[in-house]
Amino acid sequence: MNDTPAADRQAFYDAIAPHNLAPLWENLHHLVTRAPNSPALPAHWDYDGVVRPRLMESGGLITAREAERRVLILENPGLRGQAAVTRSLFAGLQMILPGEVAPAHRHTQSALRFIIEGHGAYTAVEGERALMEPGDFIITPSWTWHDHGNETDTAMVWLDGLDIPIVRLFDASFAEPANAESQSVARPEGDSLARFGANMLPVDWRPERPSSPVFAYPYGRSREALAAMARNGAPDPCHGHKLRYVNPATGASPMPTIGAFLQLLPGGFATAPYRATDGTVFAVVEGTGETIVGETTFRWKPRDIFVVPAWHRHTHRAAGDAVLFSFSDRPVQQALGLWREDRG
Ligand code: GTQ
Ligand code: FE2
Repeated sequence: MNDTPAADRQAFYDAIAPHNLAPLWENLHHLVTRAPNSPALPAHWDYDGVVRPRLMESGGLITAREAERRVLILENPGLRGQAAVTRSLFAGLQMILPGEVAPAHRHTQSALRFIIEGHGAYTAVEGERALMEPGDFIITPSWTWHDHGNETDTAMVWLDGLDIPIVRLFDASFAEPANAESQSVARPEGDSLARFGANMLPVDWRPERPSSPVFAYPYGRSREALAAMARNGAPDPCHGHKLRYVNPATGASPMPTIGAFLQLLPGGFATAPYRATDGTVFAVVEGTGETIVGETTFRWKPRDIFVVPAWHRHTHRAAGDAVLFSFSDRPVQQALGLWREDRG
């Protein structure tokens, strides 16, 4: 049978196709690869030079109300048209101008916000407003009501990270608009952080959902923790000084589908080569430096965004002290027993 003409095989494939049958043997090694082989590509978005001017331009084209959310998708060049920055995650930059409202809704997709610029516009989650400042990390867990509003006199921009491709994979998307454009304020600002963010929990509290009861993680606290770590110990060779955001009630990630991290790279420090199966989106908070991903070098500065696809070996080098925020699907992979890393 080894010398069956290729044409005979093709004739067989053509004959079985109408019966919804196909040969595995033509595809096996593309399906079950020896190692991850992501179609996603490394990519870098220059915020001040490219993205910010285009975002501002979009502000003249459409209102937040009409757009529902005025977001420029960070489209991975290897995944065009798929609204994906990695195969499992969506990223976008959202802008809300003075006086605008992005109306209340909820959906099964989980979202994180990482604040890029502006001061004091709000995101409301389940009736609690969080006033946003650069570097703050905010979550809107699956099926929680959320709306955004800007009562300040400057534009507010943040990075959105959502699990849209994961929810699409499972065909599990539900969404609905709220009756009112903005949620009425049910609890004062800072309430969830006071109750759940002081290394204590309300005495009889039981979790209602798998996500963190803290909605807003202010930058000042996280930055202070990194500064103390850097004063008091040596950096990890692959990560510098790196913390992960947690659900304080469980120690798990803030939301089940997205992990988030903040790391300090001391000035002059270069990380050892590292790769992991979670493709990761990075946002530069402080400092300048470069990241080498395979053959590609990204030179970054504050407010830039870049993505390192799954299993791409990379190193970071900071010129002066630098702080990077990042997010990935790591908790999903860990829950499924799939996550792997390779240090060095
Ligand atoms: O702010 O609620 O980037 O629902 C995509 C979907 C943002 C949001 C996005 C959303 C939102
Ligand atoms: Fe939303």
